[in-house]
Amino acid sequence: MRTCIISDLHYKYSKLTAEDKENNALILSFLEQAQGRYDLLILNGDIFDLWYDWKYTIIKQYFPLLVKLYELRQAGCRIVHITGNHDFWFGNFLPDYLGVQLVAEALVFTADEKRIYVCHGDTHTVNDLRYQVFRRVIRLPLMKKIFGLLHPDFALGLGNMMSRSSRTRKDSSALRDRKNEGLRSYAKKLIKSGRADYVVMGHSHHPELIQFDTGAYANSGDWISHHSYVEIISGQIQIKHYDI
Ligand SMILES: [Mn+2]
Repeated sequence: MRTCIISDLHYKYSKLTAEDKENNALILSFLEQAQGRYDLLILNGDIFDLWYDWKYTIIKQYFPLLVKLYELRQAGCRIVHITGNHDFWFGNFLPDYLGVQLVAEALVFTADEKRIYVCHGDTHTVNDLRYQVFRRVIRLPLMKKIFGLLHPDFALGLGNMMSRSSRTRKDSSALRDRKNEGLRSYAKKLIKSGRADYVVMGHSHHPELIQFDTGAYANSGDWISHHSYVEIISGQIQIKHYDI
């Protein structure tokens, strides 16, 4: 079994800088060369910088990315999307039009005798109460409904402003370490208790692979500065970096 796990692409749809354009192009190039390489592609959250499925409308700026996912799917690769903290308001577009399976919390599966646990990771950070409250509120069905009533041009402008401000807010390195520590200790708990051999998360934007006696924790990093991903091929796990 050949599995690829990527996360935190943060594919932009509005006011792209030169760097955003480069990142988007690299993502498309990666997905193109991924054809035929994998049996399973896991999109582990924060793939889209924001997602919303209106009843009749999708975000056209995502079209190149959606085409690449469609082509990969047509080539026979199973694709699963796990909810991130930027992309969680899904409707029927991904499953019905692209054949992408949606998973809300975590995907747990066995391949080549390895028990693999994959989730985005935003619920496993520590000392992040403000975000956990925000997460609860923003996911209320009423919030989704209200957002859907806004005109897409307005709603997406608002979404872009919020996403950019959350990104430019600099976490202190101490806070960042504490967040990473939360993900690591959650992974360690799953591995030590025998519930998983491999735990893969994203969210931290910090690619790493930590080996334990009976398994490993991998973080797939991001596609803003690292262009990193996780491969699990025939039961072997590794982190890779993509360059054209
Ligand atoms: Mn995230």
